[in-house]
Amino acid sequence: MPVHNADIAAVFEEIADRLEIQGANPFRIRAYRNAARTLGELPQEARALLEKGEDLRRLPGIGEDLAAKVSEIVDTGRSSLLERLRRELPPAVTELLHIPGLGPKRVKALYHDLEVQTVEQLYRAARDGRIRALPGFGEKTELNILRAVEAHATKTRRFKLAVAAQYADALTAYLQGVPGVRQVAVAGSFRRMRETVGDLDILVTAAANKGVIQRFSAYDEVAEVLSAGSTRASVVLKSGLQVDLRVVEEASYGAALVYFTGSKAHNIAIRRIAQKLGLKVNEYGVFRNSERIAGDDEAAVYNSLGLPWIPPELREDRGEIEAAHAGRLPRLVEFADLRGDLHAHTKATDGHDSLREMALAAKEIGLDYLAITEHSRHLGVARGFDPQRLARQCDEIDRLNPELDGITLLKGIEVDILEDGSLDLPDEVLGRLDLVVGAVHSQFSLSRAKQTERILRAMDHPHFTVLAHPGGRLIDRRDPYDVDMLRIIRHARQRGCFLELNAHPERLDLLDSQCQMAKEEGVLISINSDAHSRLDFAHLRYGVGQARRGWLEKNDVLNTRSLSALRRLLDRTM
Ligand code: DGT
Ligand code: CA
Ligand code: CA
Repeated sequence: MPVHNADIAAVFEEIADRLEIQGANPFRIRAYRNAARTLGELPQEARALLEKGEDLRRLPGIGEDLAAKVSEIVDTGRSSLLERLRRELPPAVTELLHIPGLGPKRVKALYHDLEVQTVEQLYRAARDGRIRALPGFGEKTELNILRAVEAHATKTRRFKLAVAAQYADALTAYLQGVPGVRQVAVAGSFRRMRETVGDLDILVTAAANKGVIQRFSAYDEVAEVLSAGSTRASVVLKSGLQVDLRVVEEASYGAALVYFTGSKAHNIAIRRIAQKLGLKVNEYGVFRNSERIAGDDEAAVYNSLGLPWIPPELREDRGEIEAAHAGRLPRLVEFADLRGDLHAHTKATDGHDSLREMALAAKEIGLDYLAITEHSRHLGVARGFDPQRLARQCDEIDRLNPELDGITLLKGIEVDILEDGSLDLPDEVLGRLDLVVGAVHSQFSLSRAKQTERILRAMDHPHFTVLAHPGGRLIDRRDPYDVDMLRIIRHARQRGCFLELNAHPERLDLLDSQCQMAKEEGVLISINSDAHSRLDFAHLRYGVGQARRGWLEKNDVLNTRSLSALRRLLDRTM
C-alpha cells in the first residue's frame, strides 16, 4: 500500500491532536505539528526519498525520532505511537477538534463528563441542553457548538493541487498497469490546474471495461466504493478524496476529455457554439445529425467547432472562447521557458540546504540563475539576517560563483516591509544586492487603506524590486490581507517594480485573475519557488500552472529573461 506524504502528515496531526487532548508537553505537540507541515508541503514523496537513501533528518523540523517515525509509517503503513494513543482515547474524539470553538480542553471535558465521542453525539448533547451545565461552557457556548456542527456538516473538503497530485500520480500509474488499459488521463479541475480540487476525474480507454472497473475498485487506497457500473465508478480514497472513473471508447476519448476537463461554464459555452453551427456536442463526440464528425481527438473536437485547441488552464469561460475565435489565444508560458528563480532560502536562515546545494539543484532543473533571498532580522522566528550576516553571505556568494558552472547565484534578500512601509534593512545595505524582494509578514489585519499605503511606500524605496506573495493568503489557513491590488500593480509599473507569483502550493499567490490584471497593466510577474530546500524547486510547476490560468505568456514573466536581460530590468536607475 503506497503511503503518501499527506497520509504521513495526517498521522502526525492526529498524534498532535491526541497528545493535546491528553494535556501533553506543548513542545512535543508542536514538534508533531511542524513535522506534519513539513511532510504535507514536501514536493517529493518521503517514500521515494527513503528509497534513494536520502537522510530525512535534513528536512525542517525532522530529527532522529521523527525520521524514524516517518520510516515506520512508510515501511509498515502504520504508526505504533498513534495506535497506542488511539487505544487511550476513542478514534472519533479527534474529529471533535475540527469543530470551530472546541479546543483540546473542551473536548476532554465533553468526553469525560458527557461521554461525547462523535460529532453526532456532540450535536445531540447540545440540542438536548446537556452541554451548558458543564463547567466553563454555558448556554452561549452550547448554541455556538450547535451552529458550528451544522456548518461543519455542509462544508465540503477540497484538496490542494499538490496534495491531489500525489494521489493522482499513484493511481494513474496503477491504472496504467491494468491489463487492457490504453490511455489514462486525469481531467477535471486537476487538469485545469486549479489551486484546489474537489475530486479527481479520471478517463480511461481500454480493450474491455469490466476488468478496469473491478481493478479500480480493488485499488489498495480505496476506502469506500460509492458506485460501480459497467463504464463508470466512484470511490472515496482513505484520505477522503473522491475519484470518479469513466471508461470510454477510443472514438470518444477526445470528446470525453473536453467534457470532463470542464469547466462546466466552458462546456456550456462550447455547446452554444455547436448549436449555432447546427451541431451537437456531448461526451461522445461532435455530431451533425447522427453522424459523428469528431470525437477521438481533443484538438479535432475543437476544430470541428471552428476553434483551435484551447489549453485546459484557460477553460473557465473567461474570454477564452472569444479569443480562440479571433485567433488571439495567448501562447501560455511553459516550465521550460523559466531561466531562473528569484526567491530561495538556505540553511543560513530557515532553509535547509547550503548555497552550493541550492545552486546545483536549481541548475539540475534547468535554471541559469538563482537569487538567494533570506529573511531579514524582523522575522526572528526564521533567524532573519542583520546587515553583518547579509554581508557575510554576499561575500560567500561572490566566492562561490566562479566555482559554479552553468548557474549563477544572485544576491538578494526577502526583506520585511514594516508597518509604516519602511524596510527592515537600511538602503545602503540593500544597495549592494542584485535584487530586493519585499514581503509583508506581520500586521495582516491593517485597514485596506493602510495596508495598501504600506506596500506602496515600500515600493518607493530605491532598491525595492519584487513584491513577494502579494496577497498574503495561505490556502485553507489564512485569508489574504485586504489591499487594493490594482493600485499596487499600477504603482509597481510606475516604480519599475515587479510582482511575484509565489509557487508554493500553499500560497499560489498572485491569484490567476490578478496575474491577468498585472499583464493588462504591463507589470512583469516573477514565478518564484520560495524554496526552503533543494527539493522545493518542484513547486515551480504549480506556479507555472497558476500563471497559465492567469493567461501569462513567456514575455509577461520576468524570470524567462536571460541573466543579462534580467540585470537590465532589475536596475531601476536605467
Ligand atoms: P472540482 O471537482 O469541484 O474541483 O471541479 P471540476 O471542474 O473537476 O468538477 P466536477 O468534478 O464536478 O466535474 C468534472 C467536469 O465534468 C466538469 O469540469 C465539467 C463536467 N461536468 C460536470 N457536471 C456537468 C454538467 O452538469 N454540465 C456540463 N456541461 N458539464 C459538467
Ligand atoms: Ca473534479
Ligand atoms: Ca467529479
